[in-house]
Amino acid sequence: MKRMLLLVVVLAVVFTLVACVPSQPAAPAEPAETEAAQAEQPAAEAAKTYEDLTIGFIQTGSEGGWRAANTASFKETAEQLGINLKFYDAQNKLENQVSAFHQFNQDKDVDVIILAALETTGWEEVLKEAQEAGKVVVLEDRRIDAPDDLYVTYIGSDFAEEGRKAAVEMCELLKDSEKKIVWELVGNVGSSAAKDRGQGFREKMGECGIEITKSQTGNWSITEGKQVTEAWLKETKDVQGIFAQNDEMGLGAIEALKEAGLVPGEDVKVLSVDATAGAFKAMLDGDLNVTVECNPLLAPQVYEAALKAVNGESLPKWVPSQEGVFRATDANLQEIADGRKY
Ligand code: GYE
Repeated sequence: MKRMLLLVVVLAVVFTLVACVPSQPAAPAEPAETEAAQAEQPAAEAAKTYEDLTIGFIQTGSEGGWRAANTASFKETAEQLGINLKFYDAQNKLENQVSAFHQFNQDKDVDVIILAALETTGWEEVLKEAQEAGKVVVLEDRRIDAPDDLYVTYIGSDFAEEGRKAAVEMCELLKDSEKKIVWELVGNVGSSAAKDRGQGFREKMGECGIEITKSQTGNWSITEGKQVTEAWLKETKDVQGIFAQNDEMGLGAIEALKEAGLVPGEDVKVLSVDATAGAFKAMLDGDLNVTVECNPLLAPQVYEAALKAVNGESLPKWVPSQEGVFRATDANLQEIADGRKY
């Protein structure tokens, strides 16, 4: 009994002691950020939205179906997204593009500058100026030769791959032809589209023995494509294929062949690039054999990239477009043509 009593007393003493000994002092609380201190903190800048953006867009000009679709893509998508778009049509003059770029650099409202470059060179000065002015620069459609730290990204086609595809298709079209003489209608001199398509075609044409005997710019237009082909046909009719770097020049060549008494698509195979509505009609009429697609509907991708860049996200330097090839021999060609947006 005594022992039990003693035990209870001891336990009571222990508990009292424990209760009285202060626990480990907690780490001193961070001084409560005074509201004032919090107020001093620059508010984490809210991410910008499309409605916050003013974009200066420098277009090449309005040289044909592809360009019209490209321009419409940017104007319509800007409207849908609530972007304030300052659209500039350079009427296919490089000097107009450069001066517009300068103006957008000086324009305090402009956050982003989008450029479809007429030529690959001559951009470093305005790009450096844009960098100093804190402008985000995005290239669409055409690449340029400039250090890629001077722009955030380029969204456009692999023109060299389009050229390679064109050569493979022309080889197929001429597989039963002993002679494989090809004439090339080139886009505007100095543009990445013209340079790269020509280079890509030449990379592959040797595989079937194609020989390019005539090559000249038709400046992407039906009229000039026709005039250049007419001049060549006055010299000789010894040609088996025409490689037109865009549909419009191909349609011009078709008119010239017909007026020279030749049957386009048969006597002379005709292949073009873009896959616009005009090309589908010419294929359905049997005048054009093949068109290699080049996608003009780039606005959604470009605006998305611009917004990401404005909000500090880093982007891949090139986002190539996904594209196909269409042939006059495609079974459901009419159906495809009916489903096209441009
Ligand atoms: O092929 C042509 C337009 O840059 C991809 O420019 C574009 C080219 C297109 O004039 O039709």
